[in-house]
Order: sequence, then C-alpha cells, then structure tokens
Amino acid sequence: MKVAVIGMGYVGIPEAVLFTTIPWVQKVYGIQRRSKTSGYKIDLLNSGELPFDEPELEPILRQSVKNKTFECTDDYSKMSDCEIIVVAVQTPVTGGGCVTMKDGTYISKPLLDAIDTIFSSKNMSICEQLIVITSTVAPGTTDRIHERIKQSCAPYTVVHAPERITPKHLVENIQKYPRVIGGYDEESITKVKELYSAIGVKEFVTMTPTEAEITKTSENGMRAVQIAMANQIAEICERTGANFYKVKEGIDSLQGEGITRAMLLPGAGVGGHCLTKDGYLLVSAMDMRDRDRSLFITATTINNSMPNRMWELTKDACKSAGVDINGLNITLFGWSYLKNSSDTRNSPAVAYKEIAERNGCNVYVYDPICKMGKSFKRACESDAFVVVTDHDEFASIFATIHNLRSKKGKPLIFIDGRCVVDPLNFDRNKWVFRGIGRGDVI
Ligand code: SAJ
Repeated sequence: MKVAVIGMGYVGIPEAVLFTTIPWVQKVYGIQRRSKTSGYKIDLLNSGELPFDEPELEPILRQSVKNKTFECTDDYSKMSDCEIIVVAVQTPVTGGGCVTMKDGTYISKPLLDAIDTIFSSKNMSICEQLIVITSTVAPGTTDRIHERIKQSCAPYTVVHAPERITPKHLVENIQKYPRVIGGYDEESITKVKELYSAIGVKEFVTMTPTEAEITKTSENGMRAVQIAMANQIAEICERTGANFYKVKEGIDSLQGEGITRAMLLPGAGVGGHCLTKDGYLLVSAMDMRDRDRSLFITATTINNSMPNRMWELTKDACKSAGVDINGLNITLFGWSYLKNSSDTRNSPAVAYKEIAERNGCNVYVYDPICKMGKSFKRACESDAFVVVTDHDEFASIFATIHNLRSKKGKPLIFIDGRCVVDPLNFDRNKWVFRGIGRGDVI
C-alpha cells in the first residue's frame, strides 16, 4: 500500500515517518507545497533531517530515506496511486487562513487547497481512496467534504481523526493518546484503526465526524477557558492584595467524589497553535449573533490580554521604583510560547516586546533554546527582568538573580510571569517585584 501525507508540519512529519515502519506500507509520500515559509522542508526531509527537534524520530526518517520508503515532494500527482491520503495541514484562523462560508462557518484555507488538489483531475485516482483529515477543523468541515465527494462521485471516502500532539513529544503523544475517529461507515473507520494501530496507537474512540471535530476543538477550547479562569482569578488577587497560589492551594484542597476543580496556572499569556485558535473553530458552529459572547471567545480575549497585563505590572513597578519607563533596559527571559520548547508560534513574549518597545523601552531577549541573546552577562545588565517563559534551564539563574545590584542607585525590577521566584528573596530596598497573581507582594 502507498500512503500520502499532505502537510509536512508537527503533525504530518511524525505520522508520515511512522507510517514507513508499517510492513504493509511500501511507500509514503510527504506532500509539501513549495511555499516561502515551508518549501525548504522538501530537501531537508529528503536529506534525512527534521525541521524541529525530535530525537526519537530522526533515525527512523534517515532509515526511510535510505531505503526509499519515504519521499517528500511537491508533486501532488504522486497521490493518485496512494490508497490513503492523510491531510495534516495547519488550520490557522487569522492572516487569511480561514474562509467564512455562506452559513457563517469556517473552513481552513490550507485545508480547502489540499482538498481541491485531491479532487483535481490530474491527481484523482481511479482506485478507491480514503482521505483522513487529521488537522483540527471547525465542526461541519468533514460533512462538507463528504457532500462534495457524493456530488462529484469521486472514488473517495473521508474520515476525521484529529491529532493530539504537542511539540517535543510528537511520537510519544501519537502513540500514547487515544485516537478519536469520526467516520461515516465501519469499513473506513476500521481502515483508519488499522493504520494507526500499526504505528502504536492503542485506544480508539469512534463517533461521527462532527462529534470528532467538536471533541478536538472543545478539548483545547476548554483548556483555554481553564487558563483564562486562572488568569482572571489572578487579576482579582493582584487587585485585592491576595496570593493566587494560596487561593489555588485552597481550591485544590476541594478533592473528593464528584467535586472536581482543575485550577490551572495564570501566566504571561497563552501561545502556540492549538489553544489560540481552537476556540474560534469551535464557536464557528454557533449562531453568528451569539459568538462574540461565547465563553471560548471571552477566554481567548482574556488570555490574549496577558502580555498587556505584564506591561501594566512593569509600569507599576517602575512607578514604585522611581524609575523612568522611557528608555528602560529590559531583559526578557523567554521567547518561545512553551517551556523547554523553541516553538514561538503566537508567543506572548513577542506581544510583550512590541508593547515595551512601542513605549520607549530597550528589550534584550534571552532565550538560549530559541537561540536568542548570546550573552548572559548582557542579560544581567538590564534595569528590569521580565519572565515570560519558564524554561527549566533558567532555574539556576532565577535562584540567584536577587543578588544582582543596580549600578544606577535605583532599585532593579523583576516581573514574574510564571511564578519562577520566591519574592521574599528579593531585598525590597534593592528590588521592586511584581508577579501575575501576587497581589500580596507589592
Ligand atoms: N499555559 C498557562 N497556564 C497553564 C497551562 C499553560 O498559561 O496552566 C500556557 C503555556 O505557558 C503556553 C500555553 O498556555 O503559553 C499553551 O500551553 P499548553 O501546555 O496548553 O501547550 P500546547 O499549546 O502545546 O497545547 C497542547 C494541546 N495538545 C493538543 O492540541 C493535542 C493541549 O490540548 C494539551 O493539553 C497541551 O498540549 C498539553 O497538555 O501538553
């Protein structure tokens, strides 16, 4: 059997490479358009290298390139003799990534383009083909594709099997998490189960395609709501002189039968490619008049406001320190959106830096994982230290940073966006501390 995977990203690459380990799969084509931003991946992957850090996957890729079971190509016609086509393109909701249909629902532009190429005559196969949509899509998307198949009498069936991966643990996530499969018939569902069982997936949850779309967009929409709750409770703590982490300890003590509370953590913001968009995809199935008041949109708005909250804390600290914010030298610890990751998609650090520079500050970004800021010495020479990403490798810095002293006779400033230090370690004559959720320390 031959398999094509469209979209060589965080989802498509690991799945395509793992498919090459299946004995009954002779060839896997990684289909990647030669776009400005991602076209480079074609030659990179064909040379046996990954565009991201995933140690477990690299040797499998090299082996599959060597034995020619994997080939990355921009030639979509290679799909025509593939029995299964997996669509793993990104589904952004901003920057023109989304098409709003007549009924107000969304369909991702990259997904639409991928489907159009599958349906185009030069790529259409004569044999029955199974299309597996693994991208996260708005409710109703798979039905739309199913309808198009029926109208065009194309030899396709379609299934939605959304991915559940997070950067840094791609292979582990693919194999560890149950796979939701939304299909129209038992035969196609069984085929998808066979494919993913063969790469290590142990558990499946089957349902209709729309239920699968709502499952995936809800599980991330819910997480964004949970984080937004923590962020809003943290703001209430800051305004009332309370310590969020004591409140969390109190709420977490409410354990027991049926009494469940999942208090996540407030922070400098929510970045990444999942939580920042899946709520929008989910609510696109709501009546357009009701969307803006949806819980998921409100949560995303709260989370997107956190870099500004970090800026407000910076301003307040400067006022307390008697330091002019204009021209302030800031070291920004962290550039990626997620700890121990180099993934900067929608990173709150980018938003904070823009606000600070717009207000006359000089921002030095220090994030060795993102290869930003070469000099730790320079990082220590600022007037203010702002933490957006809590990389493990920063722990030793944060354990002793309170020993730094200003050379300008003014207090230094520390803005803690991830609860990485104990404020009590900071000499209040030499430092002004502000932290998300730390209304008790001003
Ligand atoms: N964050 C908080 N407070 C929290 C947890 C996270 O502010 O309590 C922030 C993080 O700093 C980051 C952002 O939210 O900026 C996203 O963090 P994340 O841990 O949710 O990581 P993601 O965006 O990679 O989310 C993915 C999702 N997985 C899939 O879509 C398959 C999500 O469903 C997972 O729950 C999450 O990974 C995970 O748990 O690792």
